[in-house]
Amino acid sequence: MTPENAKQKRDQLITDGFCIVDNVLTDELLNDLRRETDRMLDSIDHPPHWKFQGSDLNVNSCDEPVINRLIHWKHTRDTLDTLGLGDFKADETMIILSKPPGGPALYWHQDWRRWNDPISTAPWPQYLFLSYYLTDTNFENGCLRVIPGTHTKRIDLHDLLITPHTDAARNVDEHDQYMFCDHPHAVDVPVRAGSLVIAEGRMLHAAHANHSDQRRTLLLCWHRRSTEVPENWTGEIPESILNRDPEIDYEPTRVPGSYLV
Ligand SMILES: O=C(O)CCC(=O)C(=O)O
Ligand SMILES: [Fe+2]
Repeated sequence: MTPENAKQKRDQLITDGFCIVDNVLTDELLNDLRRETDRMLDSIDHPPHWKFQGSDLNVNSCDEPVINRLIHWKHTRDTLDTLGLGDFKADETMIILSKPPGGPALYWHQDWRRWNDPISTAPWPQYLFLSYYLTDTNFENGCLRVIPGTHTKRIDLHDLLITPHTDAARNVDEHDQYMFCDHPHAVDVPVRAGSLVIAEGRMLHAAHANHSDQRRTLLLCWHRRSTEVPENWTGEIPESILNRDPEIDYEPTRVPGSYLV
C-alpha cells in the first residue's frame, strides 16, 4: 500500500467509520477457511435466535488451527501497522456469521457496549471489527450496509432502533419499519472474497438478505485498544476525554446516551 493510499483509508475509517483493504487473504487460506467453516457450520444445530445473523458461532484460536492462522495473519497485522492502528489487539476468538441461502436481512445496529463511558466520544478508531467475507458479496447475497459517520454522530435512527443483540432485537418482526429500513444515508458495502473490512463497532451497520443459493459466510474478529489517546493522534481531543476519570467503572450499556450527539 502506498503512503497516500494508507492515508486515504485511515481518513475514511476516522470520518466514515469503515474502510476496505483488498487482497489480504491468499486463495489457499480462503479455500481452507471455506472448507473448515462449512465443516463447523454443518456439524452443529442452528438455534432460532441466530435467524438474523445467520449464525453467531464463536470459535477460539486454540480449538481450530485455521482460526488461529487467520487471527495471527501477518498481512492483517502489517495492514493495521500501515494504517496507524498498531496499538489494537485482536481477540483470540473469531465469530462465524454465515447467512444461509434465503436467510433474512440483519437489522440496523451498532455493537459498542460502553456508551456510559466518555471514551465513546473518541474521534479516533477505538473499537474495531475486522471482517473477511469468504465469497464476493453484493446486494443479492447479503452484503454489509453502513450509515457512514454514525459512530460519532447521532441520527434519527438511533432513537428508533431496538437495543441490538437482545432478545427483543432477535425476535423483531422481519418487516419492522425502522430495523430494516432503507435509510437515505445508508450505503451498500459489497466486497471481494479475501478483502479485509475494517469498521468501527460504534457505527450503525446491517446486512441485506441472502437471495442467492450459496452460503454467505464471514469471519469477524473484534480488535480493542486502551483508553489512552493514541500516540499518533494529531487531531483535537474532546473535553469529555480530557476530563475522563479512569478510576470509574462505567456501567456497560448498548444504548447510546449523552455521549453521542
Ligand atoms: O452479517 C454481516 O455482514 C454483519 C454482521 C454483524 O454486524 C453482527 O453480527 O454484529
Ligand atoms: Fe455488528
